[in-house]
Amino acid sequence: MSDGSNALRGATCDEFDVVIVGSGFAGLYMLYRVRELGYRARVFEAGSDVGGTWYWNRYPGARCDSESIYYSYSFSEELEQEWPLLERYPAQPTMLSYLQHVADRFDLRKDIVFNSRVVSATYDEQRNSWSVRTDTGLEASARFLITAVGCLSAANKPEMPGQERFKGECHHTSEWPHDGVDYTGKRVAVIGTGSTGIQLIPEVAKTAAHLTVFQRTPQFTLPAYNRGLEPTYVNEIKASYPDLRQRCRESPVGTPYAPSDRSALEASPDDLRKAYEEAWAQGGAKFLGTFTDIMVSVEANQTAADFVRAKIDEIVRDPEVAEMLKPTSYPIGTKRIPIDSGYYETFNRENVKLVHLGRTPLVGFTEEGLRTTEGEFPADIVIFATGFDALTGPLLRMNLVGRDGIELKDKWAEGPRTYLGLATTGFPNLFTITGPGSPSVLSNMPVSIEQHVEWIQSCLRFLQDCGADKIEATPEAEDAWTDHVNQVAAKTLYPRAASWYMGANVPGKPRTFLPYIGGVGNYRKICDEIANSEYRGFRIPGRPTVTDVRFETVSRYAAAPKESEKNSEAEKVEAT
Ligand code: NA7
Repeated sequence: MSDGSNALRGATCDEFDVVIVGSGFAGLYMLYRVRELGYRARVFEAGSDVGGTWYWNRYPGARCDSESIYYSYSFSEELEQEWPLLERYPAQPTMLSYLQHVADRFDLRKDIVFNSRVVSATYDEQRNSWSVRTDTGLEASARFLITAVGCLSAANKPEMPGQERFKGECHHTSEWPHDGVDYTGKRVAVIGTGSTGIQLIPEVAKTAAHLTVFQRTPQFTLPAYNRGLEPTYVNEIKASYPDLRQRCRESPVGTPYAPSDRSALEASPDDLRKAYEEAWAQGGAKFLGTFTDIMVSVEANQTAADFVRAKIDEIVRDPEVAEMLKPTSYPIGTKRIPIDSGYYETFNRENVKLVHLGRTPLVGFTEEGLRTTEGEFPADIVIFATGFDALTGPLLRMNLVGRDGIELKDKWAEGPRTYLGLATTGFPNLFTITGPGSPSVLSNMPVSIEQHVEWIQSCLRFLQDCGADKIEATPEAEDAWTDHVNQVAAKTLYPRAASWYMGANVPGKPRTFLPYIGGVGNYRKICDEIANSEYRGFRIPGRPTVTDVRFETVSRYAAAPKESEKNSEAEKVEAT
């Protein structure tokens, strides 16, 4: 681990070709790729080490909800062959070690300045360069600014009346102390039951004297069935990597599994139950792909939701608690589906109490704990598992100022507007890796990150080759893409939930569907076509500009494979 005393910290206003913000999955790979262009690059990182999400989220139970066989870089054959695959779902320490290993293996650290959060970045039109400032007073300027800040990195910390009076400890899961938190024998309160709360709660319940869970909206969750991976299985996977990676790149969500082409509405009750039981027994979020129409038809969705609600009844012994845990106000999957290890079972423990804030809202803190309209709940430790200001939060908190002094927060006051989720008009030479309007959080992130990084590298190479030093999305292309993102989302059930996909978890945030749901493979084709057309929809001085940009409203759900195509390697992988 770096101690942050990087030699580069002495620099004042240095000039670079590229400044990259963040050194998680995206920032590390972007640095690797811009070096290939011969560019001088500087990375600023708020943490004291690389890792991004996997550096910050150290809470008990933190684990990736994508499988380790495909949640990794594919760009280096040696890396993917040599890195050991130990568990079905990699734990946070494993992911952090992986990214530390990547940083060392490719000698990336020497261009990264740690403990330096970018607090402003301003574009100077005359100089055609970005000036970047950090909270430690460092300054740098660069022709290109690339954000690799993650989608879920700006913590959502709700203001709770009276918090300053509370005598115990408070922690947000994404800023977990590096020395850990000792809750053995203590009274713990957890606020929030999203993916994070659902991973954390069973772990804390094992050693805390008492755990009170404050649930605002009940969550559907699916069993993870995490397990160790057999060496023979790992060898088979590693031997099939070229094919497995390619299937990820072409797939709807960046995983190697073929989507179903069966409709839930055409299945008999017996077939439905059998199919859901099989998917439940396999574990993981693939359950939502059991039928092709679960995310587009209310009736089809209901069959999956009913199945999970019946499981809650089977698992949770107290019928009143089971009732409180059952989601009824949104279609299953429209709030990000967590996968768990014994979440519903945790409510059978004597030391765990569920408080449903939907019935008895939180009033605030007392000196001794938390108070709802129902009463007081003493706690020694309060854990906020209250999520993130997703996708736009990390970008807006950086105070980006574009051409003519336009501030990103003003430009996006009604919601984000981007071209491909990669660029935004008025902010020349800014690239946003996995930005709003790209598949990002609706995909296996490393696949989407690699696609964006490689697209940006090709774009920079194109500019180099034609002697250009500036690129900016046209307003027409941005309008067309933003409309397209909304039209594709409107064809699904996703906009029906008050979710962070919709910006609904942060008070005052505009309600708009933030990621692109057209599918990873379809999106890649669109991006490639734009690159192959010499960057249609972008303005590059000295080159013709094509402003007439249109997108067909594709749906990843319509792209189901034929039955014959489904007996692929992917099926064998999952069955192993
Ligand atoms: P989420 O999924 O946004 O979950 C946050 C939880 O906190 C959720 O249950 C919220 O209830 C709850 N919450 C948020 N604000 C409040 C307030 N003010 N009072 C009470 N409860 C509140 O974040 P996670 O960290 O769990 O997961 C985010 C992603 O990170 C996850 O999908 C993975 O990809 C990694 P709500 O449902 O909004 O009513």
